[in-house]
Amino acid sequence: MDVRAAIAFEAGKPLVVDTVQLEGPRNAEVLVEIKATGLCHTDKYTLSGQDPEGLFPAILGHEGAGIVREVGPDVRHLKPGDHVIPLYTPECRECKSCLSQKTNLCTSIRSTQGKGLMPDGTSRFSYKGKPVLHYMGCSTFANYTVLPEIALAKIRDDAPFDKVCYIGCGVTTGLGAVLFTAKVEPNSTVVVFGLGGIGLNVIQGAKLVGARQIIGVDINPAREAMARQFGMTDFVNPKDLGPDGDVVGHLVELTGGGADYTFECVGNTTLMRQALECAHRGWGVSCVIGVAGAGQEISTRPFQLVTGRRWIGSAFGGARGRTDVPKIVDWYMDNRIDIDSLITHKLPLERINEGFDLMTRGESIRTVVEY
Ligand code: NAD
Ligand code: AHE
Ligand code: ZN
Repeated sequence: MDVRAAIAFEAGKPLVVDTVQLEGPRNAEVLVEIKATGLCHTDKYTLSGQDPEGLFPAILGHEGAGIVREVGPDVRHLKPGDHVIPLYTPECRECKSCLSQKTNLCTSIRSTQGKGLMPDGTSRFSYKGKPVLHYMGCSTFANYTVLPEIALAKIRDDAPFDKVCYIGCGVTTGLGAVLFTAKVEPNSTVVVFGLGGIGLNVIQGAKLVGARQIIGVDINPAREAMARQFGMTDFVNPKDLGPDGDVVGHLVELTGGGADYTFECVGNTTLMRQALECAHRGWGVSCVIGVAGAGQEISTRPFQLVTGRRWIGSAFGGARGRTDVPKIVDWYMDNRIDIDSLITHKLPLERINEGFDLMTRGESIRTVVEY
């Protein structure tokens, strides 16, 4: 069938909106009509060419919501008409990782997904007769896409697509890192580096669990107002500390000795080190969420770990998608979390490149494309 899509032909070049061909679902696969998709920084990262797994031509996008239109043979849990959120971290409930109950990182289809292919090793998308690759198993920058059944969370029918699409990545990543990965306790002190689409959801999660101090760190002063609305108690702009400013020392002082929990939500390895080092001696936990490009490495003095700080990481907020995503949709529908304020821009697919420009200029939190 013909579908409208934004195609990433080459790293560093704008997306091209055109008609591509999509084959129907094969065994255990589902055809989904995507109704809305958010633009996440990770899409920009892959398009930039820094992602070692970035392959082209591909259809990017991994923060969507839509409706099941057709199911292939052996689909057991979904039917046409079901409302769904695509999962770049699937949940097969059968692989070693799922059965371990120690991680959300289902491994059942990770190798083909990383190659831009469906589990049978082929692509469903093509353009002028040549294959176009899938992205993070989702490809939500197309108004129809095909996914494995295990990579879809079924959600309630009354949830608005243009809001809950954000649960497909940013909301779940930020809230989940606090609730599922770090397990922040009430009365904790928290430092959040980067107050964008992820960091603001970390703040929202920290407030939800009853953190007593939530410090936000960002070089964009325009982020302060929104972050305060979400529960930030103190704002630090490293630029205000001057070129030789001691960000770590400042944060240690502000928290009275170091934070109980810190989160890096930028993808900058210098900040990852700062986030670890401003965690409290003896028990502070620092969680890496930001994604850094090929060749980048983190470092610190081992002494930082010897003296009891713990360095951890979180993908998709540690959420088990088919189990946890429907619950997070319920939290939104019950007004326990705010998504609407974070969706600062909406665009039609034809103008998707403007969404990346808004992100680059730091003007948007989330841009949503509605089909
Ligand atoms: P974003 O562009 O919306 O936000 C990034 C924020 O970082 C901006 O507010 C920016 O001003 C700030 N920033 C940039 N440089 C800074 C610096 N030197 N000091 C302080 N602040 C600085 O991006 P996002 O969508 O929130 O994504 C953030 C990161 O999280 C990206 O690396 C993205 O790839 C990653 N991510 C990871 C996961 C995961 O599962 N681990 C999921 C989604 C996104
Ligand atoms: N290909 C990238 C991977 C980047 C990465 O870590 N991605 C996160 C999700 S970011 C969503 O916006 C993730 O889920 N990681 C676990 C996984 O299995 O990929 C790179 O840098 O290599
Ligand atoms: Zn994302």
